Amino acid sequence: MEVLAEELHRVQALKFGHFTLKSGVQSPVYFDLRVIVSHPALLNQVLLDRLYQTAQDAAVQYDSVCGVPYTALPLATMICSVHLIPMLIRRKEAKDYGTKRLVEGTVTPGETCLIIEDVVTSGSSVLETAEVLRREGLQVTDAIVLVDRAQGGREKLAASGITLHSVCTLPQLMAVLQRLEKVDTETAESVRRFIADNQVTAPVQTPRVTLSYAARAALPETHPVATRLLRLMEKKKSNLCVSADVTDSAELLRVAAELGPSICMLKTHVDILSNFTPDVSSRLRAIAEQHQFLIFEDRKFADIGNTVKHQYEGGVYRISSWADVVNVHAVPGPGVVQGLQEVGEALGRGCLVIAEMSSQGSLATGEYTKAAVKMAEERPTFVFGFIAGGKVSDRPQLLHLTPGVQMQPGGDSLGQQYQTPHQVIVNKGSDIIIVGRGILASSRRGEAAEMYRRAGWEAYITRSRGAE
Ligand code: 5BU
Repeated sequence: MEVLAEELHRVQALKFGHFTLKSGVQSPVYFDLRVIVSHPALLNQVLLDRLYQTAQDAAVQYDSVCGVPYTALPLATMICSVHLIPMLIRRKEAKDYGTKRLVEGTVTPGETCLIIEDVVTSGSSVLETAEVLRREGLQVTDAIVLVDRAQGGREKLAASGITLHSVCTLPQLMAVLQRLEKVDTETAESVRRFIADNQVTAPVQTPRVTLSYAARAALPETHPVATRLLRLMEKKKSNLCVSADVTDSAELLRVAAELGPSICMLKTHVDILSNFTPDVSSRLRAIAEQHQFLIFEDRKFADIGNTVKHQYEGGVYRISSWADVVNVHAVPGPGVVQGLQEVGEALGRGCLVIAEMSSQGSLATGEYTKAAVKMAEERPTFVFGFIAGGKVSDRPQLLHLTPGVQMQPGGDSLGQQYQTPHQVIVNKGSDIIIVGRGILASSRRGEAAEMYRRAGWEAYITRSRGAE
């Protein structure tokens, strides 16, 4: 400890005087660890060994290391290089070209990443980095810091599930420097008073953790249909489902072919087609393969299990043979899902439970919605999400699809109610916007679809960056 205190003082990484901190607070002590890169011997012999040893002593288990940008980056780099540990780099801002990644390096969801920081005051910088890593599916349980200013950051981080291990604290450094007569009693006393008077009491902003679509695709319990959908959403940068509510089969196929490149999913109401033939469904499937989108038949099954099974598999439409996804009302109870599951699971299909509806005066609210969520969560091998106005379940494996979306809030004359893409994705935490007339009523459907795709995707990016 003596060597460390003396060295930090000698290279002026620790200064005494009158300083204005980032928060605007006046402090009698200031750490500037940016200077350490100019002192390789100190970096090597003192800091790196101590940081690494602190993690070893605490028996912290981790698969990779990430330094909080920027001062801790060289510390993380050297530790990883000396001890052959995979490193991750958190970008402060995503590039506006290329991959737009916020974390560089090989990210394996489920693995644990150890955070390295130089100085902790409130813990907010560590927390920001932790949230970015967590959104990628990584676990963050511990952070190693060179100096803990002992102003409450440790407690704040603990509240967010992160244990802070420090090489030393500011009071410890002060005690050593005073003993070595590097600081006088008056300075030591003013620092002691400053620490006591400047404990972090205001709650640190804890951003809502939302995993990326890609990270959710990789979670072990994500349904295969959801995984496929999430992957193609990332690939096409689209969380747009078009509701192809047209009554002519040829027009349906034209809509699918024209809008295919912009969408992740095409929603149909096959029973409004006036001229359906089995050939239509096979041609629709071919277009879906070509443009990489899923087909969702918005059939809203709502009968006993035995009946819905026949409705799904047979009749004129043979829905199970071509629709990747169907949906159910929760009103009959779990039998409705069970009946469909008997047909659809073996075919690799997935199902959505209608937890809420967009129409005015809908009865799907409150206790009904809760029961619908429970019904979905209990059948993860077939149900992969919800139709709802916003997020109704915290399980990252489950997707939320929201109908009733247009660029302007409002409604139609028959009770439909519209929210904007931003409201749905950012404010309500949903995953996919479902747009019908907002696109179909346009004379330039392709351009309108692109406009909704961009709006939906930008909302998703905004939500992902919400923590910063
Ligand atoms: P619109 O043209 O964007 O209003 O079409 C919305 C579509 O979503 C339409 O096919 C409806 O049948 C469907 N929908 C809905 O609007 N609201 C709901 O709660 C459910 C489905 Br469930």
